[in-house]
Amino acid sequence: MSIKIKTFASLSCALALSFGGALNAHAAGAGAGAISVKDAWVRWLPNNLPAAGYVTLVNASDKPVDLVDVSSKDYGGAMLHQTVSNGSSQQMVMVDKLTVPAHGQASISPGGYHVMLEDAKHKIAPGDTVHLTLKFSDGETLDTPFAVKSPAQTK
Ligand SMILES: [Cu+2]
Repeated sequence: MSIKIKTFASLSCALALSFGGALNAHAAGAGAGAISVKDAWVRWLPNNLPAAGYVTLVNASDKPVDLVDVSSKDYGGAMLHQTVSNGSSQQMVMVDKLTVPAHGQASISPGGYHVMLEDAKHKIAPGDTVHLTLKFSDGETLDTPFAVKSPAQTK
């Protein structure tokens, strides 16, 4: 995955790290990129079943920005999926990118999109925080903390 990072993406990543990994460093309007995140959480399932990551992406700029890649140091697999109805059944399809409109937002939320999280690299349980790395078409990379919740906590 890291071979896909362009030089400027690495720079913005380094900037983010210089905030000491503080939560919402970007959301606080630290002058970084166009995209900020809110409501980042993971629906955890028992027995090593795949988990689902949800987050709302907010674009403060006057140009559309695409989410183009998701990865995680906490999971072996992180993929953006969309749930689509197919007659009476539902199925998941892979999504290459998700556009966040100018001065708008895009929600990765139950029933629509989710980040499928497979092969946890260590024991993860409700109450934990995991990190997903979100890469955008403008070169921005956000290392985003996600709150892990049990199904009972999420309704
Ligand atoms: Cu999925």
